[in-house]
Amino acid sequence: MGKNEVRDMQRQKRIALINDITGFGRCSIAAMAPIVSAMKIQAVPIPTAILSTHTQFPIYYFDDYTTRMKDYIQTYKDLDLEFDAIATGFLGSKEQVDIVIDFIHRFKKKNVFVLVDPVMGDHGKLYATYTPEMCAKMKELVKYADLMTPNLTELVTLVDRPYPQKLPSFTELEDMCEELSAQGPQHIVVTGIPFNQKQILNFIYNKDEDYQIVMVDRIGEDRSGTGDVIASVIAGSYLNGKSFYQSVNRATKFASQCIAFCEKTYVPNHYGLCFEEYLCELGEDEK
Ligand code: PXL
Repeated sequence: MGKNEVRDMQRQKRIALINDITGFGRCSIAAMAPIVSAMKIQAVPIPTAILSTHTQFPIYYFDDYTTRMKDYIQTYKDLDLEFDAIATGFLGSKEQVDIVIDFIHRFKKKNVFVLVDPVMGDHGKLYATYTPEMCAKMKELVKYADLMTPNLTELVTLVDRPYPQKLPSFTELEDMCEELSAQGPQHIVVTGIPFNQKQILNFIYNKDEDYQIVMVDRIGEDRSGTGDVIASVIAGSYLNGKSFYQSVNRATKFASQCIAFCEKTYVPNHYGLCFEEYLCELGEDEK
């Protein structure tokens, strides 16, 4: 075997992270890159915006990167770089969605998966940037997803249903996931569904299979950045050959561990998850 073939076979897996870079607050790329790195995967950030802190802080500096994304990505096209996975998160404008779709067209080759975390809202409310136009655009991106990690607010929005007043039945969740899956993704996890005072439900849908459930204990209030931690562990585990169920299970357990540490040490909810404490253990699991 030639040197080039050996190099290609042994090359580490590589994931493109299309998301914002936020300095303080442990969200998006600043959380996802170290997490996938710990899982022995090369992280390649593609910034959509640069912020000093995330938007849950009373003040933040926000630099939209839309106009520079095309030139940034062009060098990857010119260099003929290859990726094994593409993960998308917070997207601030219609143009950004088009840029992401173009990126997928160019870089999604055989055996490359796309994880779309449709960061659109929470607790039945869409974020201020989520105009009806932006929602329609996000629906376009769904067609390119292999894996999706919506919360309940995002799921109902993507399948045009009202936010339910009470916990939907498993059959209702399955129906909505089936509808979403018909548009693209084979694997969906509806994350962070409040089940009762003590537990959080994660509903797993795999196309043409029975649904699965992963329950975790509720620890304190919601913490920003949890979705990004979960999405990155899922992407990393799945890229490392685990099943979708195993990936979701690892991700939710890891997030719970980090949240428990934050609670114990009185870390404010908007400071994100102290994932640094358990990164080495996450890496050990990948051996
Ligand atoms: O973790 C979600 C997220 C990502 N990026 C930015 C955010 C948030 C949540 O508030 O503000 C900039």
